[in-house]
Amino acid sequence: KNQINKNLEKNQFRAVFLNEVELDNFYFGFSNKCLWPLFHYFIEIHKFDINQWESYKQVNQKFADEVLKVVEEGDKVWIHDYQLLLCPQIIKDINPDVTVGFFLHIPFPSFEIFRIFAKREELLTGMLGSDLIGFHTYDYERHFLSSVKRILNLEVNFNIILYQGREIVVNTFPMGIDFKKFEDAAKSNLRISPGSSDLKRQINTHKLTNEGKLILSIDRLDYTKGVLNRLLAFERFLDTNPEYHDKIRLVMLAVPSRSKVSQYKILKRQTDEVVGRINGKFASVNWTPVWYYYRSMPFENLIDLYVSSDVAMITPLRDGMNLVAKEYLSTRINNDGVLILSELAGASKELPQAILVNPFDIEQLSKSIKTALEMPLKEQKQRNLILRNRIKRYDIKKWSSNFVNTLDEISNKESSSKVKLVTTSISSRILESYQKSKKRLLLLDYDGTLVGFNDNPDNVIPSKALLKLLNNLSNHDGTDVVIMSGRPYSFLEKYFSNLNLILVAEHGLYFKEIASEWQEKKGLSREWIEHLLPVLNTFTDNTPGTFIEHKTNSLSWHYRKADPELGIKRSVELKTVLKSLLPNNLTLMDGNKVLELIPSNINKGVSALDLINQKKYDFCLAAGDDITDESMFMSLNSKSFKIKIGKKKTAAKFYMRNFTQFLDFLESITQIDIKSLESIKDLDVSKK
Ligand code: ADQ
Repeated sequence: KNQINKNLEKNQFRAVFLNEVELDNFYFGFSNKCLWPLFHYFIEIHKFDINQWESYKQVNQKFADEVLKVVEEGDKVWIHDYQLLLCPQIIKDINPDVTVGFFLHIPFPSFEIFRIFAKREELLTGMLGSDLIGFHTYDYERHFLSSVKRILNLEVNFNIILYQGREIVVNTFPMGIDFKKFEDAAKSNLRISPGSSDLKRQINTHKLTNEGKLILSIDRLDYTKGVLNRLLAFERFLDTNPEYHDKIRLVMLAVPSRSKVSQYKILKRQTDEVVGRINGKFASVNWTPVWYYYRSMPFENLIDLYVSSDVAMITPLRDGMNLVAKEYLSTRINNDGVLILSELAGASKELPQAILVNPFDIEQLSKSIKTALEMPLKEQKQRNLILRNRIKRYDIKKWSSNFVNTLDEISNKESSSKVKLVTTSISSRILESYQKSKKRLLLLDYDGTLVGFNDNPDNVIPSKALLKLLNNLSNHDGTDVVIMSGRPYSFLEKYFSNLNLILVAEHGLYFKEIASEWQEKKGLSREWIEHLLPVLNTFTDNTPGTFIEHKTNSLSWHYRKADPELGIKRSVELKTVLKSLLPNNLTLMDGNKVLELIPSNINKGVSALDLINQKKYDFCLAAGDDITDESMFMSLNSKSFKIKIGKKKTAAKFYMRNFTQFLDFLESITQIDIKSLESIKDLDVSKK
């Protein structure tokens, strides 16, 4: 407490003070009665309470507010753990120019567990305010990505999530310990000296008198740590191995934790009972099989226990990482000692040379005690040499610098990226150029650029506000507005034919001037549809949630609504099949959750050039979000303003975060007084 106060005075910490009610609802309540059990697969214990959820949101806001008071553009923020899952988004929303990192210290559960959480979308989007999200293991990473794909239906490329025009990197950073601190402490602890602790003397006496071995168990008293199963395994071991009576001892340190939560009170009672039963059943005058401490211990005593124990039994039912396992190994300076480790602790991924056990199999646990006690010294050393090397190399410094360096790289990549975010000054520049020019062309993609996505494309119809916006734009003297869409012409005809717009449908196959009839690009055969439609039908039948959009001279296979992983897998298969069948005059386009087959001489680039060549435009702006818009960007000269919606790989020079930011920008164009420059000064679209 004194150290904290000193740091507060030195302004190295800023405290977020919580009152009693917040502590009850946010910490003991929501964090530890809902999130903690759920994320550790204890679904029957987890309780969702709407008031506690409100408190969780409000306390996350409190932490974020404190951060926002001090951060400046270009700063990096690192947020830790399950109590603050919503903080990243709150910070990002207010200050998009800080780079946010988040690290989760506990497991991220599989999608089938996470999906039952009542506010799953909000929790995930809260985390997605980050630029980098770290987990202890690859399993947690893939569980998280699976939830992001299935619940939010976001595009994920390997470990990168595309969200609101940002790229979020997800990676594995297995947390290390301060290896040197533990190793040094162990070196100075080996001999009994006048300064040695009472605990050490006691342990030493046991070892000398009984020639006995010590088995160590250390954890916070938490139902995830598998304390009861461990005790049952020890009891079974004593039952089946009487020759070890009087010779071995289980030293069990249970550190009090969250004792206000009822589940922890129950566990305390159960642990007391089982320890009492085992000691009652086996104890002799000189021997108590379980030494049970329910308290916290100073560092020196912890070291006493680590260095004196022949075996460490770390068998949680679930554990994000488990640092105790690593600490035990770091104190084994002679490379002796045996670690029995649960395969359900994150640490097991890094420490495969330990004896790995399933903590639910009491029989196996009990046998592992025998294996550990009887393991030849040579084997112990062989195993520990590899284990200690790993934790020595990847220590806490390496872990933190690895995370921070990755965050730095992301931040630098953002600022050096060739594709620039349309900031206030860039948008002012575009608006100014618009205002000064006489003949202007706006080439606008529809889906993802003027409207958002929906599982069913038929549901994505233009709102009244959008129609009004387009109408206002097209009423500007000298401005031609073109809708450049992959949609069938019947769709564009239905919704846009009343406005003064030029319409391009099916990527350019159909074209309509203002107040004229639709024209079709000449000389195209439709025979290919007959040949390829059956292939698409087979894939649709075999992949639930997919469907075919049949246009006049093109076919689209949509997989947005399919299981995301199956959808991608089938799209790869379909691409392979189609490529082997594709005639020369047909192109296969890989769009946003859609594969499209279109005649090769048809694309938005060709259409854009046709349009540009018709009149002498002195201003051209093209906007689109999809791969099919890239041909348009590539065909236009460098004087054109090319804007990608969403931050993706592109030939465009600029990007906007999402379509709403783009609509705000279009709105600001409509507000331009063509004769005056005044009106554009205060328009800021980059932060919306
Ligand atoms: P915890 O669940 O607390 O941490 P753990 O990783 O084992 O679990 O860390 C416990 C820490 O407490 C160790 O550093 C240990 O030395 C210390 N400790 C244990 N007994 C003590 C005692 N009696 N007195 C003082 N200190 C004691 C959460 C996750 C884990 C994850 C860590 C780090 O639940 O899965 O490994 O965060 O990310």
